[in-house]
Amino acid sequence: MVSDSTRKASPREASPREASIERSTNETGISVSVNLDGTGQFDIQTGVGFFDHMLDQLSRHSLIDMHIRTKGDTHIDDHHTVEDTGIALGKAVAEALGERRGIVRYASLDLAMDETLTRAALDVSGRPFLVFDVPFNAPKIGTFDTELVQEFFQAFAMNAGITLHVKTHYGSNNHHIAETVFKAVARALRVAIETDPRQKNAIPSTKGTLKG
Ligand SMILES: [Mn+2]
Repeated sequence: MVSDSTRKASPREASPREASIERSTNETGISVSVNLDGTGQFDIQTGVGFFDHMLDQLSRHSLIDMHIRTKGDTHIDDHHTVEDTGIALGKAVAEALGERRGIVRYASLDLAMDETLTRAALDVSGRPFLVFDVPFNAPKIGTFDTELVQEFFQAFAMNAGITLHVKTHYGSNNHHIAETVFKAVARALRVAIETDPRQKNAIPSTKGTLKG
């Protein structure tokens, strides 16, 4: 039987894995809040409809609660809005992860959606890296530039301190391709940032640190 005092001393209860980031430049103003131990509740408005739809998927399938507000210079294009939201979301996730104690750390999976299959493999290592092999076959999804999907994950991986590999094996519909990328990353992230009950308070590295 676990006593009350033992439960209260657990690191999870002592420091919830949450963070809020405010980021402001001449191009964008952003506020992001995350709770890594959430239930996938999202409230996301970036001014870019397709991007909101993708970020909703990222939250829902990672179970990371996300509140995001971005006001960007979308009169130019969506580039700064997407990239800077990736930076702010990555920083929030990194801050919420703290020392990365007790996390599973590694995860990968193949995610299917109709005719499309995409793999995401990641290491929540503190070392940022992105390998992105996703062949879109059109420059746009509606008004959204498909190349911005990579821009988002580049910014996110660099600032979250995550090594991220994404590969679309096959697929023809560009909305499906983008959606499998976000959902595959979300599902892998969900596993990798989960607390491993066999190493609750340990940093999962023989180096003893997961800070970049
Ligand atoms: Mn969709």
